Amino acid sequence: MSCPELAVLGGTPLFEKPVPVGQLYFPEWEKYEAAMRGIFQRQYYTNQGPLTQELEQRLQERLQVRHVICVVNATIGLMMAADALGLRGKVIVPAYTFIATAQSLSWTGSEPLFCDVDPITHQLDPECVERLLEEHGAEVSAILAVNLWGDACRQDRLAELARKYAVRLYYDSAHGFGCELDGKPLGGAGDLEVFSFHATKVLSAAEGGCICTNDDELAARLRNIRSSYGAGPARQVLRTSNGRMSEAQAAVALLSLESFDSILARNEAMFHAYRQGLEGIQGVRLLTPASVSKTNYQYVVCEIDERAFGLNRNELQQVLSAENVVARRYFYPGLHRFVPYADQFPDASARLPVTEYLCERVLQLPIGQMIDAEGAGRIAAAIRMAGACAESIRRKLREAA
Ligand code: T4K
Repeated sequence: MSCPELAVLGGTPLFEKPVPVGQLYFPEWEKYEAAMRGIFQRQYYTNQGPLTQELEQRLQERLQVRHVICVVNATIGLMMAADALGLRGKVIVPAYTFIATAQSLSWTGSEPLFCDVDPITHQLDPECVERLLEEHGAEVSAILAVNLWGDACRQDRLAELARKYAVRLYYDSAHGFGCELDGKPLGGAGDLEVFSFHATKVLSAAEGGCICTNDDELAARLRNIRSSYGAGPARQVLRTSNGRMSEAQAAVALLSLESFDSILARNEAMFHAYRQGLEGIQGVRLLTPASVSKTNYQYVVCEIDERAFGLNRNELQQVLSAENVVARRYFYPGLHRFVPYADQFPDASARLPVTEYLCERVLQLPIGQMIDAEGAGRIAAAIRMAGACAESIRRKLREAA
C-alpha cells in the first residue's frame, strides 16, 4: 500500500459498505424461521415462556451459577440489580465505562462516585477504590466494578475491599460473556453480575441480557422486580419494572449460543490478524486481555500516541472512516463529563488522570460477523500506512475542515 491509495488521500475505500465496530452475528435464516414458527404455534410471546426458561437453564449450566435471570437488556438489568441490592448513598464506579453503568444508579436513586482505572488494563483500579472508601466512609454502599473489553478486574482484591469496608460488590460484565478467570467462567463473582446480549456483543439476543447470582434471596427479589410480581416466589420489593425478555429474544440467544464456539474461533483469528498487522507500528498499542485465562475478543482496543504515530486518535478515526471502517471512541468523554455529573463533580477531572488520558487515545476497531481475518489485516495495513503518511493526511484534513 502507498500514500495515494489511502481513501482519505484520494484512493478507493478498503470496503464498499461501512464495517461496524462489533459482532452483529446473525443466526442462519432457516434456523431463525423455525424458531419463530415454534413461537407462532405455541402462541406464547413473553413472560417466562419455554425458550426463555431453556435459555436460563443453559446459561446456569454454562456459567456455573445457581440463578440466571434473563432480562430485556443489560441497562435494565443493572437498574434492577441496584434496586434488588437495596443500594443507597454512594456507589463506587469507574468513570471510564459506558454511560449505562452510571445511569443505572441515577435511575434508582444512588449516586455514582467516580473512580479511576488502571492505565495498562483499563480495569477499575483497586487502589483508587480503597482511597474512596477511606474518604467517604459509611456514605458508600457498594462497588459496581466493570469487567471491560473481554478482560476482568482484579476481583480478588475488590472482594477483599468489599469485605473490609462492609459494602456490596457487583459487576457490570456487559462485555464479559464467555470469558474465564483462572479457568472459571465469569458470572459468579460478587453479589451478582450483569451480562449484555446486545447485537454488538459476542452472545446476541438482538437486545437482551441476564443477571447471574448465587444468592437465592436476591434472585427471588430480582424475579419479582423483573415481572412486576410475576414469576417465582413473591417478595415485597421497593419498585417493580418490566425487564422481561421476550421469546423472540430468547430464540436468537439460543441460536447464538449454538454457534458460540465458532464465533469465538472467528474472533480469535481476527484478533491475531490485527496483532500481526499492527506489530511494530510506533505509537499504536493493541490491548491484549491479560487478566483472564480465556477472552471472548469482544473488542479490539488500541491506544494511539499522537507523538509517536504522527496522527492523533480522532485523525486516525477520520482516516478509517474514509475507508468505510467505523472505528469507535469507546468511551468518550469520561462519565464525569456527562450531564448531570459534570455539575455534581466539577473537580473530577483532576482526580481521574488515567480516564482523561484514555478518553483521548483509545479507539476500537471492527471485529465480528461483518469482517474476517483478511479484512482485519487490511485495516492494520491502512493504519500502518496512515502513520507513514501522517504529514500529508494532516494537510488534507486541515484543507477539508
Ligand atoms: N455496560 C457496559 C460496560 C456497556 O458497554 C453496555 C453497552 C451496557 C452496560 C449496557 O448494555 P445494553 O443495555 O446495551 O445491553 C453500543 C451498544 O448499543 C451497547 O450495547 C454497548 N454497551 C456500547 C459500548 O456500544 P452505540 O450506541 O455506541 O452503538 P450502536 O449499538 O448503535 O451500534 C454500534 C455499531 O453497530 C454502529 O456502527 C451501527 C452498527 N449496527 C448496530 C445495530 C444495533 C448495525 O449495523 N446493526 C445493528 O442492528 O452503543
